[in-house]
Amino acid sequence: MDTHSTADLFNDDALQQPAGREQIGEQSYVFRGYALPWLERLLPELRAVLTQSPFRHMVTPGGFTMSAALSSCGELGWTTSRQGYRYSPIDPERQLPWPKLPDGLRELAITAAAAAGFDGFAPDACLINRYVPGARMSLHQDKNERDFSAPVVSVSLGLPAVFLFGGHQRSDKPRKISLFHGDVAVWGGVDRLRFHGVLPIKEGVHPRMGPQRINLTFRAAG
Ligand SMILES: O=C(O)CCC(=O)C(=O)O
Repeated sequence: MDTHSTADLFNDDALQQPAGREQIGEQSYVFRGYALPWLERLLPELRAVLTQSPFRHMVTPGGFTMSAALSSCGELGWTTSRQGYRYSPIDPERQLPWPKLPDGLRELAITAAAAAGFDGFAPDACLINRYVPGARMSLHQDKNERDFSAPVVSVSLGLPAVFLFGGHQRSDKPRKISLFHGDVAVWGGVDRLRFHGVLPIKEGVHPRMGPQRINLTFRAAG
């Protein structure tokens, strides 16, 4: 991850979307620039997590290597392999527990969930996806968690993305929502199982994060 000074941070981010809340579903919102004030705390925490558990490309049960590289922190990490998708307390690459969920990341997720109407969110899993230009995430539902009453909180950093927010059937036409550095999306309640995904990331270099997009998704999985 590229590091810039604090002054750069505020200059870069002055180019951002205006702050505000956009409703994207009955119980789903995008909070523009919500994570920006947290970045000085969040980025060092993220860097420490990734030093312990670096990004890796996992394979789907169908044998495809995911274009997004991933890591995790928290009590549980989402994994995929030829054997299936599952949450595991152990990082399969290191055969050690995933790094702890840092306090700043946890607080950001809890605060954003509450702002979307989901008080009492207790995330135990933070999946960290890294997309380089061309990487994508195909439409899917988040269904490996035990309790669907908790929302998904998703923090976007770096290059912009087009987020696909679909319906409850894979065939439902998804809405396209641009997500920028610092935006936080929250979906839950009646929207919790909506299909979602990310179109291939366009070429570019983000002034703070370099030629990549990093997405953090917080879930109550266990
Ligand atoms: O990268 C994103 O914005 C979405 C990530 C995602 O769909 C997921 O982790 O389930």
